[in-house]
Amino acid sequence: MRRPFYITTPIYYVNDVPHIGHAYTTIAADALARYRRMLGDDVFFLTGTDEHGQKIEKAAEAKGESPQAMTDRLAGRFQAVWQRLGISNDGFIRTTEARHKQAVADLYARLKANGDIYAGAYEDWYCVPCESFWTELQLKGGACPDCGRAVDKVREQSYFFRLSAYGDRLLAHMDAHPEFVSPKSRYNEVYQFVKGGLRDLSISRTGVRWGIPLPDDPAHTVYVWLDALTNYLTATGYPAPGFERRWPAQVHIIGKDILRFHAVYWPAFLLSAGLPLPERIVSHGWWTIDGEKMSKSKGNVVDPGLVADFFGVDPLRYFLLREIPFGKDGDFSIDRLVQRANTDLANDLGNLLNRAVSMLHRYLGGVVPAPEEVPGVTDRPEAVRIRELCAALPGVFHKALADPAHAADGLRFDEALEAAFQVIGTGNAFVHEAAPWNLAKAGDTRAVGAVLYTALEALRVASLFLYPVMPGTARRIWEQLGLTVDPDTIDLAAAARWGGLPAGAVLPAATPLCPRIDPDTIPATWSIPHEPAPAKETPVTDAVPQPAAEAHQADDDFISIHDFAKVKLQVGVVREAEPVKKSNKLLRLQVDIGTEVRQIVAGIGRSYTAEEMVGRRIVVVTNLRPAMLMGVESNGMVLAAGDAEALGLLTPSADVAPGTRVK
Ligand code: ME8
Repeated sequence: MRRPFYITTPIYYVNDVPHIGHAYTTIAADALARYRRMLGDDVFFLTGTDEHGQKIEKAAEAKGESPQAMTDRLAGRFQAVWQRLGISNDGFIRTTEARHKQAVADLYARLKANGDIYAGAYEDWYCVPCESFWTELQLKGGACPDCGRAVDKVREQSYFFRLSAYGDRLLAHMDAHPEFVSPKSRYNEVYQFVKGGLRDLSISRTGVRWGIPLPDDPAHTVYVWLDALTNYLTATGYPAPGFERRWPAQVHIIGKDILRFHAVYWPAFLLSAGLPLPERIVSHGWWTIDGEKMSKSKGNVVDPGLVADFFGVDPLRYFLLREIPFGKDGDFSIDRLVQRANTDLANDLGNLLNRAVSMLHRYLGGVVPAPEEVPGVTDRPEAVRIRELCAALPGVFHKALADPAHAADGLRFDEALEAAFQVIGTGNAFVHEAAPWNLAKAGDTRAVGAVLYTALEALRVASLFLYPVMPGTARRIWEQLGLTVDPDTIDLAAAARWGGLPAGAVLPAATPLCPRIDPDTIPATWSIPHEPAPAKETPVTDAVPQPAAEAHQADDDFISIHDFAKVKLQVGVVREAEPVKKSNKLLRLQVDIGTEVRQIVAGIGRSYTAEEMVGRRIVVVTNLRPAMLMGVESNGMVLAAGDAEALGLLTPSADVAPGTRVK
């Protein structure tokens, strides 16, 4: 029987659109889910949205929408962004679904049957953004000790859960399971918190209407965290028989902000209900943006979709998991992302594939040679090292991501990726040292074959392990290597063995894998645009209501600022001009764009003579692919409006220096 592997992300609040922090957790979970599928596990990967509670209620009110309309709309935004980022979730749960309401009612009934629910009243401080209660003593400077924001005084009748009764059992569980919470620092934090004594927990609210009514007292709604945490059970089919096939979860992946809810409240609820506890809770660190906390008021909330549109999905996925150890805080800086994309991906990975495939075509007709031991080539230190590194990869990945003996250390995506990139780096060093171009010149085809086989085989083995984090890139590598790989049914250990690249295959011509990013084309902002103001209630007229799909049509006609930024527009000064022979409208211009003088062919000859063009300031597209016009190469495009007979050139109205970007 295949090993079950149930992995979850938090379910995200739908009071706002998805951002880079949400993407981080979800990409990490996706990478682990993909890796576990490669190991042959029966993976169930769940994500979803948290749609009840005061925070959602307030956000909907502020947007002038009903909570249901807002949650429907924003749950769709989350699903769309996950699709965009290549997330392979098997389930998606929304807490407003009927199946979930039933699961919450059932779990509540179990807590109650176990004698852990009692009626009372409290007077406490409540932090709406965190949906958390605090005592006067716990506040820090009168504000929420977790997020530092203002708290509200609430005085309510409430039902309580006897959390205080579970401290000892939680500690005993943690003693027996050092891997229960990771990394270690988080384990210690939870342990100390529990040891400090637990207070009973209010699990119902009377002041919040947007929630699941308490089955035995519908004047109350279920506290949003009891509601939300239950999602992990709902998705297994709970309470219907058979849910045990999925439950308990093997791993909950969460941010450090919601550790207490997952590592204290959730296990206590489960203990009370007589249900098994999740095997592991892995908590990761916090991303800041250019050193600052992400916040809507600062306008620095990064949209993962915009980043993926510009850099590509895989560079973003790679950056997030490689840049900082999972568990540590880190800074999301676009400069660092550019560096990673240009060094690790373009210079190392893309370059190794491109040069190996290109040389295979140049020297060996594109045919993969047989793996041969060639003295002076395959016994070079770099070649030996490549084979050692490749042989070690399965073990390194297993230890970092799957080995129960190392589970208490958390997940170590960065270490795993580093090992895969060592193979690539050593591959490039080997090609450089072995210099197949010299071997080809000397007519030593066997030696050339041995160099290229080693490089291509190193890429094949590394790509198997890069797949969980960079699925699209790995697939493109497989295409280039002429391989068909199904990662969901692969025997990873066997596939990773050296020598798997079939000799005799004819490879397609090299195509670029990871293009370099031109830092000059980088957009200035990555922020999520403000949520559009809700449409005002349509007055009752005889107008036909628009179906939702059509109402969104207009949005799709827009391009983002990032699309616009892809066009590199610069001011140029024409230094020389002459008519193109045999053409009555083309002029060949030499245009100074600051860093160089470009030859550009423009179809403006019927409105402008060559003489009157010299010295003119114009606007040109400088990142257009070169083209041949009447046999003359053109490296850009001159902007003008009108038709050939009546044309007006676009000119800056002041003497801006050549090369200045037009924005
Ligand atoms: O807490 N850096 O939802 P939420 C890293 N609905 N990760 C970040 C991040 C950042 N700056 N910002 C957010 C909730 N995250 C509840 C969860 S689960 C039963 C209910 C990630 O929308 C991180 O995983 O506030 C964090 O735990 C989660 O988003 C919080 O998402």
